[in-house]
Amino acid sequence: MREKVILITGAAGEMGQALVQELSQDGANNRVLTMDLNPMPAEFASMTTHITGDILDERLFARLVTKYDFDVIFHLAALLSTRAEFSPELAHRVNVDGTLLLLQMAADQSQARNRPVQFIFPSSIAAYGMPDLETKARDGRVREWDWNMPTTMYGCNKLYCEQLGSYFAHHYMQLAVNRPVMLDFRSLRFPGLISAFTLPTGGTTDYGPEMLHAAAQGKPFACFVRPDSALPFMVMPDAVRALLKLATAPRQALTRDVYNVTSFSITAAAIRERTLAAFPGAEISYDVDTRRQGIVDSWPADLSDKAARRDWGWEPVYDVDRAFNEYLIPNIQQRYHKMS
Ligand code: AKB
Repeated sequence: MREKVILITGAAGEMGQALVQELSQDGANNRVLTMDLNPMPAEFASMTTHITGDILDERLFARLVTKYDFDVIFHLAALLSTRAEFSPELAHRVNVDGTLLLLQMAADQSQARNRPVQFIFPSSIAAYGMPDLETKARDGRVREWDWNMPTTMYGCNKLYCEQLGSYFAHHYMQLAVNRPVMLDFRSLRFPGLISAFTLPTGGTTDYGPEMLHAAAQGKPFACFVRPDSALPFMVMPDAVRALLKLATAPRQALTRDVYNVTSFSITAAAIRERTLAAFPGAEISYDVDTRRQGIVDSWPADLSDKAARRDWGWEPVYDVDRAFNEYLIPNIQQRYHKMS
C-alpha cells in the first residue's frame, strides 16, 4: 500500500522551512515528504523524508507516485521575481512547466484513489500590474480581480498557474464521457514576506528583510527602492498560518480558488525607521535601482483580503507593531547575538 504523505516542493526555501517546522509541531503526526534542488538544513532531518531533486524530473515523479499517496501538496518551488527577470525561460520552465507537471500528477492521483488531492499554491502580489503610481496611490486595497496585468515573468507565471489550477479543479477533461475526479486547488496571493530566521533569495520585496537582517549584523545596507515605496507585507508565521488555515477550510465555504491575504502596508522609509529604532547605529542609505523600482511600483500598495476573512476566517496575528516588536526585532536580535 502506498504511504499517505503531505508533499512540499521547494521545501528548503524560506516558506518551506517554516511550513515543515510548523507541521512537525502541530501534533497531527503528519508524514511529510519534502523536495528541493537543495538538501534541507541538518536540523530538519527528523521532521521529513527529503528528496533532493528537480521538479521538472518526470521520471522522479513517476517513481514517487508508485510509493506515495499525496494527500496534500504544498507546491512552493519557484524562481522569484528579480531572479526570473535574469533568466525568464528558466523561470517559465520552473514556475509553469513544474506546476503543470505537478498538477497533472495530482489529477492522475485524484482519479486513481477516487478522492481529490488537495493542491495548495502560493501566488503573489506579482500577479498584479498597476499602470502608474497615481493609480497605485488611488486604488489602495486591490481586490483579486483588479489589475491582473503583471509586468514580470514571475507575475505572469503565477497568474497563469492560478488559472491552470482552476482549470484542473473544475474543467479538466471536460469533453471526456466519464469525467475524472477533480483535484482540490486552493491558492493564496501573498504580499512580501519577512522572516526573522531566514533570508529570501531573488525576490524584489527583499529590501525589507535584507534591511533588518543587515542592521542586526552591523552591516551597512543600501535600500534599492525609494523611501516612499509602499507594499503590503506579512511575517512568516502568519504566512504559514494562512497556508494551513486555507488547507483546512471546508471546501463548501470557499467561493473562490484564489484569495488575497495580507497583514500591513508599509513604505521602505517606515521599515527603515523601525529598523533604526531597534538598531540605532545601523547604516541604512538609499541607492535606487530604477529597474527593480519599476517592479515595486507595478505592485499594489495594499491588498483587500475581505474574501479570505469572510470565507475561511483569515486574520493575521501580527499587525505592523506586533510584527516588529514581538516577532521580528526580538528574534533577529537573538539570532545574531547567538551567532556572534
Ligand atoms: C518577490 O519579491 O518576488 C516575492 C513575491 C512578491 O512574491 N517576494
